[in-house]
Amino acid sequence: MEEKLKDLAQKLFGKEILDLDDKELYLLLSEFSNNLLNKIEKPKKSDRKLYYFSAEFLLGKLLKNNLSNLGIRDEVKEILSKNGKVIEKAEEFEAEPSLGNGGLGRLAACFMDSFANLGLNAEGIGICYHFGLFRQKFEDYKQKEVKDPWLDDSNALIKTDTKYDVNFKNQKVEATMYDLPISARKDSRSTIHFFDIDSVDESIVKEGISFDKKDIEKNLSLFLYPDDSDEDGQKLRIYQQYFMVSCGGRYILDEYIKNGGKLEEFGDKIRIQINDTHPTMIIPEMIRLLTSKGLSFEKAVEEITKACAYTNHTILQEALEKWNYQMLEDVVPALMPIIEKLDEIVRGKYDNEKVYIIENKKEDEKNPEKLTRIVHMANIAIHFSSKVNGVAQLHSDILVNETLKDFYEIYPDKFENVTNGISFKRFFHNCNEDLTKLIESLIGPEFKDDPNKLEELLKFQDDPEVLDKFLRVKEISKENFSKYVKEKEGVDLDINSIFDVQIKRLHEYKRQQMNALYVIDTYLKIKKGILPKNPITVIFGAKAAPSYYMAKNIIHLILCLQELINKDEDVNKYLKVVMLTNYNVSYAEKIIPATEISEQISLASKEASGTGNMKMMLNGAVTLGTLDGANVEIRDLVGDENIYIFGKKADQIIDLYEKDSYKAKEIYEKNEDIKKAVDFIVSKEILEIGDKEMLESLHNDLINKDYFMALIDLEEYIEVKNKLIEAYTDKRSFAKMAINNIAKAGFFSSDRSIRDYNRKIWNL
Ligand code: 73E
Repeated sequence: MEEKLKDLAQKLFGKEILDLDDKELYLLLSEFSNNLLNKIEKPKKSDRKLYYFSAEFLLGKLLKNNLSNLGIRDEVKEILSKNGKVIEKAEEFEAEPSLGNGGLGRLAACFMDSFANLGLNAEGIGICYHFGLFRQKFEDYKQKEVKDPWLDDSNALIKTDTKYDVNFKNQKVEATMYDLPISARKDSRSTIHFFDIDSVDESIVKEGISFDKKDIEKNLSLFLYPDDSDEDGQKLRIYQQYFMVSCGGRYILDEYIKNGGKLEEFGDKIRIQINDTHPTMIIPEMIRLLTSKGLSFEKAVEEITKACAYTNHTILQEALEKWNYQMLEDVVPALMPIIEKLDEIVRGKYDNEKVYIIENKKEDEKNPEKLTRIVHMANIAIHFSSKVNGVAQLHSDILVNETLKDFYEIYPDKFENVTNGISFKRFFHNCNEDLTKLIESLIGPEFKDDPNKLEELLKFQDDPEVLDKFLRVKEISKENFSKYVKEKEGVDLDINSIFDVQIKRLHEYKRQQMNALYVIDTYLKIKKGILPKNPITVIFGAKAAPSYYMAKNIIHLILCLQELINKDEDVNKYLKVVMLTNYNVSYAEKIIPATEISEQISLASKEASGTGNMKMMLNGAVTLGTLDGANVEIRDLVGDENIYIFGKKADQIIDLYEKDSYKAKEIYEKNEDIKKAVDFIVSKEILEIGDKEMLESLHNDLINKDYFMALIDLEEYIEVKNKLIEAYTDKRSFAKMAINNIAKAGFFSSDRSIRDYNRKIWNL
């Protein structure tokens, strides 16, 4: 291998390995691994093929995983070190493709890993955004967004000859397909097909992440999830979505026809997974394409319904896409007659306006004549798919009993649950080598192929020697992470404190604000001389959507607390707060091995599944959480003695919403400690650091609105969290809990999720 690497270095740069800089080293290794990857044959053609459509693929860095999954990283590492080079430097150089917001996009990426690992005949379809989710900076304790390019220094994508014209109402764009190979093992890979417009122009991005939203020919593929708080932003989303399905749809059909597929068997041979509502336009678009090839409308509808399945990821109303009819017509007029006909079919069959596709909405009561037509994308996806699934058991139950009840009554057999999973390669084997080596020394290597074998760890749960080894591995991870945080954030972490971690997108329903109130409560108690049983470091990582003001206010509060608390010599021995800058997949891979408390504290019913909860459990953290999403399944697996649960249950919360009876103010006024914590947000100490308007707005919201009920569980949260911190003082018993968590995490492998999809939905 050494010769091959040397030759490639000569060929690419005319240099010896020794003389390469980090960028060249990165390019060398990624070229080397890509060549190997591309030699791997694609999965054998089977009778049926799946296309996984997703607006997001939150990939994370590729090089390290590719080298590891190909089984050559150790050897490459040694060759480099013989030549005076450090492999991590090259890996660190890679710009991360952050083509997703959070869990939904990361799930799609994990599923690609599993397609490759299981050798399934399945590919991803997406958009080649030039800038992923913004890069986050902090200035004046506030979030600032800047663009996050990743393509410049990457050679991961392979340009193909596949090209399409995509027609919109007022313009046409040319598209090219780029392929990204996804590695899993030496002999198997999968592919994501990313479509880009040829006329894209990165130079139109002005300061921050602002650009002319109307210049579709230049901007269509620039950004993931451009700000859609105004109409131009919403239209751009529609352009993007149609672009993806138009290219993807033709790619499917071309490939199908080329391979001799018969149009009338389309629904039997093709599977299309619609990842959330974003790719729903594939349904009318595919009907359009099939009818243009000669299939009757009725037959096209039948075939596409057989082929498609839809995954719902959230019950939050704001995320269930509804497009203004006029806006859709302004962008994709060719789809409108089809959408109309689909609506007619539905109206002809069912006498329930909640399941109609097109809603005629009264603008205002005074002017009842004036109707706005709204197109419900989820309703299209449900009627014209063969299966609909939720992403954890509780979420799937809520869909059937509440959110999508009217549909369930029509189609009881359509609904399935497929509990989410995570790529064990990325979030365990490749990011926590020390732990996986320890486990291998205890139970052998089989768990790498069969994660359920992790259960064998249970026989060591009372073995003090093993528990101490585990504790030592955790300590090393904490040290490594602390070094990194010192470098990146300039904050000194105390290894002896418990690392309490909440990493996820910032949203009120995830309740980072409740965690911040815990921090305030603890701070105030320390000031009064009531010390926590063990020092604690509360670590946050979160990006707020650029136009989500309340989320930005919460980040602001946390940054102000960080400033106040970490500088306070009376307090910082017992409590520290860190908000990580630009939390992303790479950061996740560093912090997850170091995590001890996994914060999963969403308002029950609101977090469909969560996947960070799975990643942290797998790496030996103990969950502190509500009975929400997949936490419920984690609890069922590990048992009450290995998890810390608190808070109201989903049915209680749903009931409160239905009756509209939650009053934050009553809790605030009744509970002295809560009142003090909430009021501290606008205290002299904090206002000296932060922005009055932002802090007052947050304070006011918590008392008078608190739509996601941060106060409802606060008292119990503080109590249970403090119990967990006390439990931590008995290190071995904490290690025992951690080992129980690792042992039971096998269920959460994304390979299991994909097998479930295959059994329940695709039958590939
Ligand atoms: O609970 C998570 C879930 O684990 C859920 O909030 C997330 O999907 C994860 C994977 O299933 C999710 N993201 C979105 N909706 N649900 C979403 C919606 C609109 C735009 C971007 C993301």
